[in-house]
Amino acid sequence: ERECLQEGVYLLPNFFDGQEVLHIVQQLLDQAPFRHMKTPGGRRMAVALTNCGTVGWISDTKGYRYSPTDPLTNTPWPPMPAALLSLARSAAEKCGYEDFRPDSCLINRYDPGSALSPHQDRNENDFSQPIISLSIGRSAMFQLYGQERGGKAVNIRLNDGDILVFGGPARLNFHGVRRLLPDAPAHMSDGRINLTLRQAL
Ligand code: MD3
Ligand code: FE
Repeated sequence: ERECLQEGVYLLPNFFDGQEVLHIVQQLLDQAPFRHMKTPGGRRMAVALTNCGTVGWISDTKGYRYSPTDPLTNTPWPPMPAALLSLARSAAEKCGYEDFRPDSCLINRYDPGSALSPHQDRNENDFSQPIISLSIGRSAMFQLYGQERGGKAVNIRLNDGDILVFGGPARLNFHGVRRLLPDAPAHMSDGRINLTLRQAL
């Protein structure tokens, strides 16, 4: 039901219906499709992304930041769907975060072979707010390190329908995602989508 992995880090296994949230995501993609952004170093990111909410996380050769508009269209990101907001709020509440108000949802798509190398999330204004992560489709190993780069990781398998809640002292920990595992849920057998809901502003 709720597994505490570290102080402030919780796994809620099979908390939501992956197919339902996949449908919600698909409705956003006409307005804001997945795309591969550039890293500040000029390389194409392996993970494709889009956003919804008041602001969205973007990357280009000028750096990482939150933007109120989609750089593809120069128009606002699609609004956060009410069903996503209430799912994230109920997950946060289950883990003791009583008034989570995410204004941003980063949607990452992992194709076979793509991974996310270890990094910290530090583009948000208030690190006391948790981050809620929803996994859809194929499984992947999530790796959680400490406050410093390197060292040994805790490996967490993230399956379709799982929610991870990150807060407290782990909020600035390094973390990454390994290549997809060879499972294949019927509604999404070819990749993995991760939604990360944050209070960025
Ligand atoms: C642990 N995404 O987009 S979300 C990211 O599966 C990112 O797409 C991963 O890391 C994914 O930045 C994992 C879970 C997550 C988000 C923020 C964290 C884990 C975190 C901040 C601190 C520690
Ligand atoms: Fe991250």
